[in-house]
Amino acid sequence: MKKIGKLHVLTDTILQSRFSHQDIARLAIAGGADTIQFRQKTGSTREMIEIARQLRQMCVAAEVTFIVNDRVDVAIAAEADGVHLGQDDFPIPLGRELLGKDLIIGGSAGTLEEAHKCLAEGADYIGFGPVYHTTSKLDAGPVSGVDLLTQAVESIPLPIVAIGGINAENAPEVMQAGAHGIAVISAVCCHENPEQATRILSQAL
Ligand code: TZP
Ligand code: MG
Repeated sequence: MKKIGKLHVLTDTILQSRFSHQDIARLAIAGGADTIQFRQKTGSTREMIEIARQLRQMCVAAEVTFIVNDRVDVAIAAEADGVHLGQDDFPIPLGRELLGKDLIIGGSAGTLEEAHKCLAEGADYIGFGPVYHTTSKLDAGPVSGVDLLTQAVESIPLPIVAIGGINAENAPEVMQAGAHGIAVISAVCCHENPEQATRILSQAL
């Protein structure tokens, strides 16, 4: 069954170097994350597969959903639960052909048009944002704000996961707007205590 989580922690080793992908996943799972998204943009594909397989094992043991960012090939090789695809990434319909109907495909959207495109192409959930200002993704596009998030929630019959500048202070606001959940990088990866940061986010939901 497709389990679209409410607290997605995206692993990052570029914004910070204290913690590995494995460290972040372990600490985030301990803190209550129900989805881990392995996000690595560069480097060796073999190493990515190796890391992804380790993260997948940790997620299976904890019954946490495991998603791979961008890379359909790595998701398949690691037997992930799904993949998250941006507007310029591997096309969602082709991803669906390769992954089948039972795997999760998330699509990124920053506008209502992009969100409708993800829906039409067969995404299972939408990562919508950046809802707030973020410095974690240089090409994140303009801030949507909570009003546009609300419109996306009201017009798209898919779980909407808010992303971009989400923290424990603003998480309640995005959930009140009807978001299914939140996805974070810096609020966990760049926190001095990622486990505690995840726990506080999870309580804020
Ligand atoms: N997609 C839209 S905004 C963003 C991504 C990957 C960055 C989210 O990072 P942070 O640190 O939670 O703002
Ligand atoms: Mg991408």
